[in-house]
Amino acid sequence: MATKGKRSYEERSSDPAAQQMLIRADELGISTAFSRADDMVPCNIGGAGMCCKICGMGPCRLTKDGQTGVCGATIDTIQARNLIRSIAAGSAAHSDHGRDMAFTLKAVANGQAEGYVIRDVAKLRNVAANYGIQIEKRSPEEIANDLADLYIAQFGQQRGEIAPAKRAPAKRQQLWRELGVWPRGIDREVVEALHRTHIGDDQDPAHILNHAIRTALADGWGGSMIATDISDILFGTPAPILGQANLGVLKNDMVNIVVHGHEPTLSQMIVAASQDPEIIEYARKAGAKGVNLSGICCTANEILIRQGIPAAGNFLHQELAILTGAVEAMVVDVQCIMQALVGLAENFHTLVITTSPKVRIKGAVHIEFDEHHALTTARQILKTAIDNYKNRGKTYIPQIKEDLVPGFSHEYINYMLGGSYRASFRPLNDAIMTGRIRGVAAIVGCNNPRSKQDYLHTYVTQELLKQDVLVVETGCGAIASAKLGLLLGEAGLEKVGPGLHEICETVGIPPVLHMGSCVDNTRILTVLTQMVEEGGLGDDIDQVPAVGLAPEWMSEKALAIGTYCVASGAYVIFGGHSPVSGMADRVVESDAVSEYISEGWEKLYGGRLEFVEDPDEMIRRTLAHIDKKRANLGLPAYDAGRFGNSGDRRMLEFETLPLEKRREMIYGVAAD
Ligand code: XCC
Ligand code: SF4
Repeated sequence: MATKGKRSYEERSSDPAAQQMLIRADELGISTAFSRADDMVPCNIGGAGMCCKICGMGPCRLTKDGQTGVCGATIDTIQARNLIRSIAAGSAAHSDHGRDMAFTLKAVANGQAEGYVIRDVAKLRNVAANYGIQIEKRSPEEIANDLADLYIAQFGQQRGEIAPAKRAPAKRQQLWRELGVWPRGIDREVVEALHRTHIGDDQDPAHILNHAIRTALADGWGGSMIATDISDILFGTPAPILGQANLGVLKNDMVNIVVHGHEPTLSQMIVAASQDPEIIEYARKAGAKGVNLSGICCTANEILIRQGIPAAGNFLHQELAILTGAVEAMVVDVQCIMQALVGLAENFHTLVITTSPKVRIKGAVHIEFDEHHALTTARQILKTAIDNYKNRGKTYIPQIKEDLVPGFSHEYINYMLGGSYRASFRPLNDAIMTGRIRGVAAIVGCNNPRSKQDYLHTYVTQELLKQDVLVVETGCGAIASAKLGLLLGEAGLEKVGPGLHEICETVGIPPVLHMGSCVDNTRILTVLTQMVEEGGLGDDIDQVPAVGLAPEWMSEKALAIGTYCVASGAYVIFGGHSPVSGMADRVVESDAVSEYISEGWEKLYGGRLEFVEDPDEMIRRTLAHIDKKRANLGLPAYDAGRFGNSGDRRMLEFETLPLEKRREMIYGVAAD
């Protein structure tokens, strides 16, 4: 959707902390992604995937009906090629992160990684046993070494089947084999996506998009799953923990260090180093009370779900954090880092520190990180930030933050439902089967300055909760809900449907479960698989009453995630504009690709990908899908009035009644 002209602060973000900072940005005459989005009208030709620039005979922009590129490429071919290239880039980003995690695990196993330990031996043994790696009578390091080798091999494997995908439901595996989309090797599928879209290669849109499925599967059931597994093994499998979110977590009297990006390897080490007495003393000598660490984007999620380190915000908060003037260093690694940070930071004392050998930004300080000397690097970064404290000028920190309880790994969900001796998904399946829980929605993905920050996320989340839909979240979406206080146990419960309320009360969970970062969307695949294996909800993921949504997506990674969820059988709804639509004025008829990724993919995989701008329509389609899947399973139709008469809910209702009425109910007579 085109945004023309300057929007009001309320139109730009639904977060009051963001609104305050946007006012400040204007006062200081500083641009942000919000204002730049207002100034930059998106290209409607490129935005709809109708521009091809893959060879020097173009770029070709197809704006008239029946028009082709110089080579004769049709609009459908061009849109399919653009889409698969995005999916390949997204898969590459996630998977390269997974690769680095595998290298780290290898180094840890061989005692070559300073500062790291294997924190979750149980998960290591579990995961390794999955692949037939011998675990009995072996040290964690020996097991980890074999697992690291197996995982590293997934990237360069040339033939056969990538191993983690064998964790999918049996029927799904069969389908992937039949349709020839089981990824052979992670890198191979990404390379082939690029090869196929070179000039003069694959030109059948359906054939191109079938490979998009295989490429995305290499991400979801490959690179990303590897990243999640190893993060848990090295840093601990998340369990509920108290945290906080929003800019109010920055502290005036402390050295504020914000870690931003994606890979937990460095941020975990910065967490460790920041608690080192020597570093705290160093900060005190610099005149601060200590070091205050917080995160942005998925790096935030990684340390929030494990150590409860506060999140300063989601994607669109990265510039706003610097605008407080209170950030000594913003330490970034890979993905979702705006180049604008460096120019913005020049207005303040903030140092932008790049750390990845893959990422440099002109004007930023570069302190390179490698897994062999992680602790030393982390200390050096912290000291650099502390040294910068004396340069701090006037600060403006919005006093807004919310508590949250994140950390719902699939292991923990399993445990909380059944206890450690009979951990199981049975109670969840039962709740869905009886209709206490209508279905499950995974609401994930980014912020996008083209739409009001957090609004679509939190609106869709809240409306679905009212409809007894259990919501799981990851990534920047989870932080959006956190900032609104939706990730708290009891706090949000009066706003959820009666059946879901009962379940949350009985199990003691918030109605929205924060499952981690974006690579951790693989946890959702695992949950869906375990629900299938538990029984009663069909024998494959496409039968489960569940929907995936990315209301404010912006990254290519989001497209990769959406596609692997479709390939796994899920119905996926993206908000915002469609990268494969025709132009708004419909000069060009170009529905073939949109149709193929919805109806076409649904016929093959049982899942479909749709782009829907209107949030109420997203909700309507979500509920319709859930109800259809319930009916297909022969489950009772959802009935809002059936459940929710248990104690707490009655009590809450009671408390809202006028005093007279309450007396009447207690004493059986009207008040005198
Ligand atoms: Fe990036 Fe993962 Fe999107 Fe947030 S949600 S803007 S990808 S940080 Ni993944
Ligand atoms: Fe144009 Fe074809 Fe080249 Fe694309 S591949 S830029 S459509 S000539």
